[in-house]
Amino acid sequence: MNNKIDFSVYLVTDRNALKGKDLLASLEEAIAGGVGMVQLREKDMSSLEFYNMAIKVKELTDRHDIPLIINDRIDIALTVGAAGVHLGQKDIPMAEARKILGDEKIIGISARTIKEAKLAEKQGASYLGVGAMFPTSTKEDTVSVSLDLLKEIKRSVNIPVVGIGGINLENIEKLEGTGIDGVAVVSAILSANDVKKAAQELKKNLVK
Ligand code: TZP
Ligand code: MG
Repeated sequence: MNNKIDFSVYLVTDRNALKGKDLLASLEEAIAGGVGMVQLREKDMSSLEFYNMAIKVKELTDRHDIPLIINDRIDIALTVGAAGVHLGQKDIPMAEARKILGDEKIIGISARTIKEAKLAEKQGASYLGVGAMFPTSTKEDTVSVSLDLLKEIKRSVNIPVVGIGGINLENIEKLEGTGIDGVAVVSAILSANDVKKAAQELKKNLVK
């Protein structure tokens, strides 16, 4: 595994965004286009389906030597040997997750305030996901985060920060000046007709 994690274009999965395409084939293409990290996030799978998919995605991310992050499920992350987990504010507390996973695993946390960001860092988070930066139909009930707040959150912590939510090729340049380490994206890549090209273009247009 790479020692240095590349957060620049971080692909979060959602089969519903695929428009009939195959998830594994799309992940192959996305990685060929420059995605440096994958989070398996499938909210409507049974535990068994999610586990089986995690095994397959892990084989793929290992082949490309990039980290696999599992959304929510510490048990499945440990079982498949994933690089880490991504947790929300309503999931198992960060400090408990760190106790279970140990110091080596990546633990990402969603944060929308400076308070949440600082606490997550203090409790051992590896990176923060901040959003929703722009309107998105991928996740319901998102609360929007302003560009100024994203910038302030990035300044308030020393761990990597990625923006998430509605980020696409049309709006990615608005993130300029926020200092973020990357963008976490679902539909801008997975719903694209040319997944590889979509990843390449996002990477090319990524600004700090
Ligand atoms: N968390 C905040 S917004 C979001 C998640 C998982 C969905 C991002 O999906 P998209 O398609 O990139 O807007
Ligand atoms: Mg969660």
